[in-house]
Amino acid sequence: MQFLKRFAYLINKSQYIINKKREFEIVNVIRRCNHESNVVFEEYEESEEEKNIYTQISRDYLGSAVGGNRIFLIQPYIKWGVKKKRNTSPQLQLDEAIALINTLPNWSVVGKKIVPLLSLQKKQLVGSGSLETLKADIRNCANVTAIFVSTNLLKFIQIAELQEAFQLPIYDRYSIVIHIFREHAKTSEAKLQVALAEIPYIKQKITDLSAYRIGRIHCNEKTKALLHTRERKLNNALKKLKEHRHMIKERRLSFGFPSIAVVGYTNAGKTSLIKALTEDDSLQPEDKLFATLDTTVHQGYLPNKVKVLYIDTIGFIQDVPETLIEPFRVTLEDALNADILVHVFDISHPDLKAQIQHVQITIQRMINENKVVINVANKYDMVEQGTIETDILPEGTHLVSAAKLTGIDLLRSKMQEQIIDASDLLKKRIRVQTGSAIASWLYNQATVLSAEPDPKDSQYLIMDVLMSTEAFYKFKRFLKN
Ligand SMILES: Nc1nc2c(ncn2[C@@H]2O[C@H](COP(=O)(O)OP(=O)(O)OP(=O)(O)O)[C@@H](O)[C@H]2O)c(=O)[nH]1
Ligand SMILES: [Mg+2]
Repeated sequence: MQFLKRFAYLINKSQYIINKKREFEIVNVIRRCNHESNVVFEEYEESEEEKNIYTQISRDYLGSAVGGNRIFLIQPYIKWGVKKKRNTSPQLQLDEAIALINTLPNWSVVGKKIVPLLSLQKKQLVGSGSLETLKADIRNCANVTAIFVSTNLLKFIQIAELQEAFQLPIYDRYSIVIHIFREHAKTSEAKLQVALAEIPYIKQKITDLSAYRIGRIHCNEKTKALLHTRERKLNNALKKLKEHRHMIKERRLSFGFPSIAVVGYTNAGKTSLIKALTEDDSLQPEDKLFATLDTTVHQGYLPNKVKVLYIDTIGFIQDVPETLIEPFRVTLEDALNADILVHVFDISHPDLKAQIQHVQITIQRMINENKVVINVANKYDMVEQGTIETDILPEGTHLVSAAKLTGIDLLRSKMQEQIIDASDLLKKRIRVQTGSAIASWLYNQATVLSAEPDPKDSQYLIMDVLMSTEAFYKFKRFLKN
């Protein structure tokens, strides 16, 4: 009897050690997925001189966010025609533009105006009469220090003309989002992506500049060459990152953990939802646009004890040019390779319909049509019962509050239902000798759902396990040997 107790103790202990070892390996995978590695960035170097020249160029074309600004906000909207937006309103677009400004430290909106237009092509955007009215509006606001025209991308000629007319620096959505990105980029990876996102903006302005032969900014061949080199170096570094990411993806797959990528409009509550699902206190949701720039991985459990990896991602936003997001595409696509996607939206947001549609259209281009997408309406605690416009919600939407933790258990069950089909996990019942090398292998390489002594022979265990197809082949090879 004493011997059997000792034997059972030893088995438990060795299983504990195996589980700890595995846990350690998982933490390592997660750490590597969360880019706590410098593999990529050793490749990217520039001299002090190059750095200084670039800082000057970027200040000339993108302005500086340091010290803050008192913004007069112009929200243009197309009155009619094909370019008129039909799933939102100018007021909602204006509100989003205000939220963008408020995201930058010490920036505030001191005056605002919605401006109806026939097109966004005019040199001064508006006719001369409206320009004079705008000048008067700006004069009537105390101490305006810059103008934000809330449109994707202004041409250099437009910036130059408006700058001349208002005698103030001009920003468009591209340049404002770049400043937000710069502010929020913490890891070397995010910094690299932001640095790369700036270059098309500056290049576009330089092209416009030479086409119109305008502006005070001096731009010589040396500047152009420097930009070109910088872009090439950054692109190389990003390519290295891509190779590194492939490795991570393969390692993740070989571990056989199902993965769930959480995507959605910025500020919808992606980070909060992952925090609720994993109970990971290190996650910090923030009431800011683009608080998360990095794709990070967090582990959690489904109700059947299966370990899953949740992937947090950069948010989406309307009305920014593709080139701005392009450098983030690598990491986003890596995330979208997950077994299933969760599309989170903020059900309390007045612009919900446009936000859902924007995310759906963007991700549809990046995923195959069979990908399972679970739709989650977050911030349910912020809406009154009976006020939800159910017709704009995608079919089968789950209502949750990540903040109040309502609907979270139900969502976990829904994920569990979907994940075995979507991932390549196989469920197997295996009879093994207690304490054998086979039992250890299974504890080490598979998710053990249960392990009960065989009622017919207590020397054996009946184990229910989940493992990836790849792990199953490995298991067969292991048995042969
Ligand atoms: N009332 C309420 N607030 C929530 C809920 N979920 C998130 N929030 C708040 O919404 C804000 C944004 O949350 P995040 O989780 O950072 O949103 P995100 O989608 O990760 O945002 P980005 O990373 O900036 O794209 C934070 O202030 C959260 O506290 C919820 O269920 N109810
Ligand atoms: Mg986030």
